[in-house]
Amino acid sequence: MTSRSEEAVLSALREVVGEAHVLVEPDMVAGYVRDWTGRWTGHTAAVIRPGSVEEVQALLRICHSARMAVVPQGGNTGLVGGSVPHHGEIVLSLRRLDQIGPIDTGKLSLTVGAGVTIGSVQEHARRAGLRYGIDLASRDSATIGGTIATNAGGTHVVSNGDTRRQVLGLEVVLADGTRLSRLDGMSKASLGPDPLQMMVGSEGTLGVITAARLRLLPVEAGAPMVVLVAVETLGEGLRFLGPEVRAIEFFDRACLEAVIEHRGLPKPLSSEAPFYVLIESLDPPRVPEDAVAVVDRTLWAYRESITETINGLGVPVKLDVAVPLDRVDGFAIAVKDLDLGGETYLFGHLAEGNFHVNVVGGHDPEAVVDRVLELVVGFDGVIASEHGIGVAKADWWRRTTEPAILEFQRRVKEALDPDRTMNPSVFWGD
Ligand code: FAD
Ligand code: 2HG
Ligand code: ZN
Repeated sequence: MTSRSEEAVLSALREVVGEAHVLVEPDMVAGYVRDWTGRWTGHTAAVIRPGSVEEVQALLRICHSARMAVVPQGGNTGLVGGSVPHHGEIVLSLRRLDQIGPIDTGKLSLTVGAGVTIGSVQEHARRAGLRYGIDLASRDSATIGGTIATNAGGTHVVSNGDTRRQVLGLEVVLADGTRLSRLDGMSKASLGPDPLQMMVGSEGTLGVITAARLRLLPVEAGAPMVVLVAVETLGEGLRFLGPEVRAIEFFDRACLEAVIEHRGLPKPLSSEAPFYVLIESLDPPRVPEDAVAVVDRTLWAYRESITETINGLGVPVKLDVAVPLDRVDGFAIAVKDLDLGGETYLFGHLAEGNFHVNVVGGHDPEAVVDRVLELVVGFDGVIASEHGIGVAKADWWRRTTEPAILEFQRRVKEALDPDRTMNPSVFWGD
């Protein structure tokens, strides 16, 4: 696009949202074009901040007719490079869609704008004696729109399921400005194939999520117990899993040492072990009496500060993967044996066989990605467990997805976004 026609598009976009919500100055857009880890920095003609679904519709119509690509963005905490403009796309920041509707106690649900943070939804639900099923350390920045677009998991998937399980309905705007909406909040409906469910996990490539109807859960009686146990193997940790467990997380010794050194946290246990398992449970978990364990609600700080601590050590290459539960120990040994060049940190969501493999100071990112994902495929695992595909795994996604499924995905993309103006770098690598 020539700079003249680009200027004409920008002035049409300004007409929709007002001058104040079109950011173009480099220092104003800097935080929107760089991802949370610092691994990807793109560029953009403008960051546009719509304040209503009608504005989103009008903006997309303009971009669509000008064939100008857009990247929807929420809290920009995504870890696969999907939220930043890699090829000069317009950034559509949805954070101003921050309306929170009343809690519907009859349907145990509420409707919120896509820009509302997870932390705000949790707080809102708590005040009504309810809770939201998703929790993650990025809760104060990650948005409802972003977590739906990535089908985020987090720390309580074992008891509450992933984001898909919390979504009762959505409002979405397609590339050409068409609005689809189903926000009635009925938890049981059999109305044919649900086009809105397809938006869950679509990472901004099929449309813009503008609002969501979310399931809320009752609060259980009594405060849960939080226990940290030192273990020799992850298999040992899996034995603590039971119906009373609300969360079961692990991290390796490298993570614990980094957190102690860089966060100034005290040593939580007297002895050292290869792995530590953190359990949140309503009843005392099935931990043997002779285990090295400690019980304290503040233990979550060790697990939740790992990502920030690692970011402070250098720009990490992150692989979010999962392997079958009977292979977690084999995978942990094999990944540590890989020649990745730098320091490897392992942590994750144990009940799902999820590993966050973080490598700092290693070989070039592509080599690290290739080596780890080859291993995951060899372990019959999944290359993307909860952060999505983004640009980080686009090649691997195309290479490892079954051809008939890939072809179906291509047809869906072509039907909904034939001009490929919706987040074109994600999945398809355009
Ligand atoms: P963004 O980063 O802004 O965007 C992510 C993707 O969604 C992009 O492809 C973007 O185009 C798309 N998108 C965003 N908003 C919309 C919208 N309204 N409509 C359509 N597409 C949209 N993830 C987990 O799954 N589990 C964890 O436990 C977890 N912990 C984390 C801890 C930390 C400290 C950090 C930094 C990240 C963590 N994440 C975790 C990753 C991240 O928080 C999630 O991927 C989250 O879902 C991203 O939300 P966001 O609003 O920041 O989205
Ligand atoms: C977590 O579980 C997040 O803490 C982030 O998914 C993982 O930093 C990571 O690699
Ligand atoms: Zn995670």
